[in-house]
Amino acid sequence: LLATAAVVTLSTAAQAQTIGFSQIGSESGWRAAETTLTRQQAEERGITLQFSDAQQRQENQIAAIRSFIAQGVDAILLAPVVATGWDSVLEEAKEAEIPVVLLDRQVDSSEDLYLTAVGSDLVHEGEVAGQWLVDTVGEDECRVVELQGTTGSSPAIDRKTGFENAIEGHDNIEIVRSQTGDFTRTGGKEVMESFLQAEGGGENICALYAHNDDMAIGAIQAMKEAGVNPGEDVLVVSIDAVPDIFQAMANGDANATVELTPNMAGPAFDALEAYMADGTEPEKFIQTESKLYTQDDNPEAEYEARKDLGY
Ligand code: GYE
Repeated sequence: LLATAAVVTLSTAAQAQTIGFSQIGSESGWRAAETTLTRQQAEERGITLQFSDAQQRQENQIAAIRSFIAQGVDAILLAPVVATGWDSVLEEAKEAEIPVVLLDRQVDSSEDLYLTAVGSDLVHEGEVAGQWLVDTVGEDECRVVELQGTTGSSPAIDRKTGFENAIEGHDNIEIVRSQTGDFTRTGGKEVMESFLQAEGGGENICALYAHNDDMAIGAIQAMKEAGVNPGEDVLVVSIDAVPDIFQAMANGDANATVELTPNMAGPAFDALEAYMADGTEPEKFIQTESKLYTQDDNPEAEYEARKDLGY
């Protein structure tokens, strides 16, 4: 009897899985890399991936999840565009006994509505960026402009909080303007143009904090077009560590970034495989690292190491 049970378990575990992935869109280089790596990971593991691009809209994500449930997929990966509004659809997945793993962003729903979440400590990332600025400017007065991520998304909320935590008590550092650039290059460029106009040029701005590298890269472009020298006149710190920001750091246009791995799918599939094999419950949060890189960390080499990863 025991032997039979073992055989049954093994054959279930070895069965090819179909997993639905509701991706946010392709707003940033980081996100494109996450998509590429998810497809690669699925292929390596013999998983059939049903991919759905929501084009930044939560309603599209909800529709995709409902369609995954109707198809009877084995599991669902969800990168949630915003933090709120997921309860009903997550309950539907739970009722259908389809485990959901969250990727890179968090939801405000109760923890028992998903199996686990893979991601970074988003508040900590903001703190690392803010601490870099605190250490860099010392006692100098520093007026900061902030480019926020997508409104209502957990990284925009948490990265703002983290940065504010780090500069708290340093009265020489002040966020003077803060607006969303929606995590895109064009958004970053447009909003930076309006910041420069409102501030009467770059002289009154000491630093730019962008919630992702793509917005920083757009803002660097805006500064150059306005005759401002990014990386010197205006310090630039952002988050993600995409190849292009290393190139900008190598050129002296950007100063620091906090790394976010685009390989969220690897740990997600590991957790799902263990769960589907024998019911192993993963931790509720599988945390990835947040490492700071500056111009002193050989940005040319970091660019070379990443440029072929599909960013
Ligand atoms: O930093 C940004 C992307 O959700 C944490 O989303 C992720 C963020 C990432 O668009 O580039």
